[in-house]
Amino acid sequence: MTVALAHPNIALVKYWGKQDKPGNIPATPNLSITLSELVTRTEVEEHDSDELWLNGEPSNDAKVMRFLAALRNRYPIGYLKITSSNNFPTGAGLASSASGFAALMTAINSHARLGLNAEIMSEWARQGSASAARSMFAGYVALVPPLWRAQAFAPASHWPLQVVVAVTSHAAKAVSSTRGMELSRRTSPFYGSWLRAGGDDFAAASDAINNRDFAALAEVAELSCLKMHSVMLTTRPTLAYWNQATVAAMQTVRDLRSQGCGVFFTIDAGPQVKAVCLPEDAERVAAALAGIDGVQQILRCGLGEAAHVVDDHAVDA
Ligand code: 2P0
Repeated sequence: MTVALAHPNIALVKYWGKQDKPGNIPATPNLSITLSELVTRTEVEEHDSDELWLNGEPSNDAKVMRFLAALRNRYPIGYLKITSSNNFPTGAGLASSASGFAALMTAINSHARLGLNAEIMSEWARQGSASAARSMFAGYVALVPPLWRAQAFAPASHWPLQVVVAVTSHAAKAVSSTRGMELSRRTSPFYGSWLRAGGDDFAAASDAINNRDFAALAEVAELSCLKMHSVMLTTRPTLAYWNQATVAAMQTVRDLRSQGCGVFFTIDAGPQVKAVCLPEDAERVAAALAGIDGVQQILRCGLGEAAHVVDDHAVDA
């Protein structure tokens, strides 16, 4: 039996749209931070058929099955029992598919002794879910051309920002990201301009991180988030992931920033608000977000480590 852990990540420069070629390749470069505290734990063991358990329930998740089929096309991997659980809401805009595929790839690599390095694992994880490519690495992570394998951009120690997540709903999302971004590509009038600006946003965020320039990072990260949500909202049928508490939390973050607090928001394909903060301001941000009507839970994270194996009995099997 082999156990791997991986953390979700949140994009500061977002991925929303794929290239028109095989391999699940993002249309634009994207950049994320890997989170600590939130974690997927995935166990794999030999079995007489494939069996998947997600958060204690049997599952036949089509993406996982396709991922296993693709890996087996390339490597000799027997049937597996896969048991995966998250210590945070699943499928609700907290990047559970990112940590899920990163943990699964890491566990299988060790269990089946594939000997793949993190870059190659990232390429496989991307085919499961593109954001999963980024969860293979710690700290600040870039998913960029030409290979579209994620790369460590900067370690957490370079700039140990913190994240306060305001959970405003525990419900799973109605439209998956894969389906949503395909609808956006086909129908949003803003999709073309979203793609054209991706490279500039990536460059601006890279500079801001290199220079530890919080104001510059806040500006480009909120812009990337709001442009992505503009594309979502103008998709037909509309992809409206926000609720009232989401909007209230965004306003609170803006108010705090105007009072000198080091904080900006980002929001993914779900109603949770992730407030990225300077460490000295995280307590104040958490208290302010906790006081908003409709905020159900506050999660606090730092920047997390790379996906890794924690318990490998494969050698004894
Ligand atoms: C991101 N998201 O960059 C963006 C922001 C959601 C909003 O990556 O189709 O689950 O499996 O590659 O990775 C979610 O997309 O989509 C995502 P697929 P994935 O974090």
